[in-house]
Amino acid sequence: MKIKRYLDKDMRHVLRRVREDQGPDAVILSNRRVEDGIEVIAALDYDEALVRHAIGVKPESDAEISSDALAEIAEDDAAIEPVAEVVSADLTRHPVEELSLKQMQGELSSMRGLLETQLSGLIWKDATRRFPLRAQILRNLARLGLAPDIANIIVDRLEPTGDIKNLWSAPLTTLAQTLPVVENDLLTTGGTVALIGPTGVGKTTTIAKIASRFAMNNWADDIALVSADSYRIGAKEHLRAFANIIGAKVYAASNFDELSETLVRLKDKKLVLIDTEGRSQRDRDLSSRLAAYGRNADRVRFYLTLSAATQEAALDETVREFSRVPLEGCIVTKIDEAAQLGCVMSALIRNDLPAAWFSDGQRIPEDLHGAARKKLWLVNQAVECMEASHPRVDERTMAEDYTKQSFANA
Ligand SMILES: Nc1nc2c(ncn2[C@@H]2O[C@H](COP(=O)(O)OP(=O)(O)O)[C@@H](O)[C@H]2O)c(=O)[nH]1
Ligand SMILES: [Mg+2]
Repeated sequence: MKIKRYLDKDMRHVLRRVREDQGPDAVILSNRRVEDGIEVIAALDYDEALVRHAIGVKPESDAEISSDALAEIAEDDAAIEPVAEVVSADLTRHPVEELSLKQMQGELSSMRGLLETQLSGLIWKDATRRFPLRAQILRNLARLGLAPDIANIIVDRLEPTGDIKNLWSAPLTTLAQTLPVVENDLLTTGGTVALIGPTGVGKTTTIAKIASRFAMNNWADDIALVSADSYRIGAKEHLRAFANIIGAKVYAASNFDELSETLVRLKDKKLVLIDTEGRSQRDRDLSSRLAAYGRNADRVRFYLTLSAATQEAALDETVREFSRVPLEGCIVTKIDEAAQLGCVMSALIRNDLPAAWFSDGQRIPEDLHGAARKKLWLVNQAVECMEASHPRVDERTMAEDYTKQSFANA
């Protein structure tokens, strides 16, 4: 018997690695939560006869437990317990050097884990047979890059299966309706706005776009740009270069006191755009203080800038980081660069963070669009991205990631 230890962030990832390394015959001997995630001890050449005996399945061949047998176990969840008990008991009768008593006890839960993983495949297969439309829509949404929780929300909001004639238009319309957006009157009435968010997502570029749009119907002197970016060399120059084009002035502020003084000086400007540096800790602190400072008429409105080309986990992390700042909404940039738009849509829906603007290129000011009227456009862009990149979503991913919540109440 070959025993090996695996460590990964969650059960699904560990099991995937076990399978890749040892193949489908591997047996999990123990699992436990450790500081870095889940630790699994897996063994090859495990005594399968014992398992068969315990669950009353006759050995058909020397292959592993059949899908049917697993289905039987699935129907009788309690059967899992006796299996584990018998295996455990047997191992104590035949002491195996490599296993401690603790590890043996771990089997109870590890066998359940293994069976559950395999069962998810069976459940998905069964679901695709019983609810083929729902399953296909879920596959389509997964191909857009929508996360499992959000894809399931969309499917749940659709009319009951059977009525769905089109596997795309109904879910896409629902997705567009679900996408949170916020109207903004910045271009007509002005205000004081700060863009916050990670470095390189397009804050300075978006400020240049908003400023040059506003300059089309207002005097350049009505606009002030404030650089609160004291960290990056040339950040202010970058902003100044844009400002020169439209004839607006740039003011620099390297800390909260300077910034609040500058804002007082600029209180007669129609539009004040504050550019921040993208160092999250500093910007969060600065923004929180600024938010507390500006509760009155000339309060600062904060927009989080997110790049659509960022992975979903990183987007969620950024939203969490800035959650202390009272956000008016967000600006989604680099829509033209994203391989899948489902990620950013999932992050917006999950965090209930409304989009105010969409940016799909570097051109100033053409590539900036008010989000409120562009929901369907974004969804169409998501479909175009998908068609261009042909993402593959295999059935194992569907089974392991998208199944759990999906068919329980179908
Ligand atoms: N393709 C694309 N590039 C963008 C977009 N918005 C900004 N950029 C580019 O991204 C880079 C970083 O932008 P910048 O405004 O300096 O980001 P900041 O660090 O957040 O201020 C620049 O090269 C921009 O031209 C967009 O919507 N699409
Ligand atoms: Mg910048």
